[in-house]
Amino acid sequence: MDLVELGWKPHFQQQLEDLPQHLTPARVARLDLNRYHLLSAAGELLGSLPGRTYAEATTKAELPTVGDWVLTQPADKDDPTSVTIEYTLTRFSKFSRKEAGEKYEEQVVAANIDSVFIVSGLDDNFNANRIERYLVLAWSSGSNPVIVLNKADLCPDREEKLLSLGAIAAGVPIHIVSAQSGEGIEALNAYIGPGQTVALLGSSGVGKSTIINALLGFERFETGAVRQGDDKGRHTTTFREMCSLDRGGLIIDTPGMREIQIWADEASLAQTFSDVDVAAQNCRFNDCAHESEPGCAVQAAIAAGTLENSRLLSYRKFQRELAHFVEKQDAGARAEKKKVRKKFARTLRHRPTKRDQ
Ligand SMILES: Nc1nc2c(ncn2[C@@H]2O[C@H](COP(=O)(O)OP(=O)(O)OP(=O)(O)O)[C@@H](O)[C@H]2O)c(=O)[nH]1
Ligand SMILES: [Mg+2]
Ligand SMILES: [Zn+2]
Repeated sequence: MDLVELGWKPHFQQQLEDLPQHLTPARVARLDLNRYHLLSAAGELLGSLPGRTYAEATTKAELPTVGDWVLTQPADKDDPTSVTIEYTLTRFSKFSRKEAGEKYEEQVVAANIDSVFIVSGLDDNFNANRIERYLVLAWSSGSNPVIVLNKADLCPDREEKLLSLGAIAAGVPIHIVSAQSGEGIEALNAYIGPGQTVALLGSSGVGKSTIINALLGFERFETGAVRQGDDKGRHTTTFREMCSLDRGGLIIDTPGMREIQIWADEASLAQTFSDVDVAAQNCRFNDCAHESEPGCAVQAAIAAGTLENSRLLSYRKFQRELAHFVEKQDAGARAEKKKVRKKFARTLRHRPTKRDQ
């Protein structure tokens, strides 16, 4: 495979100018303990990170993750597939969330992705608010969000479900598919051209791995039945993995997320709620809270029926969450700086827990 087929872009080529020329670019397909499974022009490689990289990193998010481009050099003269990772190239996009649990740390779920498929089931697990949350993260990722509503074969009321998405999904392409029957799957190929990278995200059991298998044409990833009663999945996929398609393009499968806590900023929030934001530009006061201020264009739009009140309520909810998050993040960043070296020493010795996935 050549580098362009693996997603190499001018963005990465430019970075090479200032770096040692003898190094070989490769892309992270999977992390396995502290070993990195890499795809390169010469085929699959197995990379390791030198201890100094862990020691020098100030946050875990700086370490290479699935989708990252790294520069490597041979680690073992008898084994050409064994390499050391010398540099991680700057990403052009990254899908992050707050790490699961109490800590306010960024987890980069996938790097250098062109599109994010936000996958949701059209069965009883369908939840418009959850899709809205994923969209906040997707907009801050720097990649293009695409909503994929799967299990169309189980859904007698797809129009109703589409309507319930309402303004949430404005401007975002929506695809109704059935990975089981194959309906609508072909259209997804439009996002997976040669060198294009797509990451699939969504709750457990929505059919992410099944969709990828349908796109690949064979059972590359394990899939698992959902629970009776609530259609929740059983966390069948346990690690993130990128694979390439024969006809070009790369797909990243991810484990279903239990929590989707935001790791975002004001700008991506404003983008997610561009309907509210656009209306707000016509408010009389710059600092209008869109409550009972005179000349509030947001309230006027709600009264006129051109803006849903629920959108304003969601926006406020996310803004509060973001404010709380920024406060915690600042405190967390201070604490993390101190702990980071100790923690990476531990990371090297321990298996990642399920929570880390
Ligand atoms: N009826 C129907 N079932 C589907 C469809 N797509 C997937 N499934 C089933 O849904 C279940 C879960 O699918 P997976 O692909 O394992 O779901 P996942 O999103 O990868 O789940 P995790 O790996 O746990 O995050 C499996 O039993 C699939 O066969 C579909 O379009 N229609
Ligand atoms: Mg899966
Ligand atoms: Zn206002």
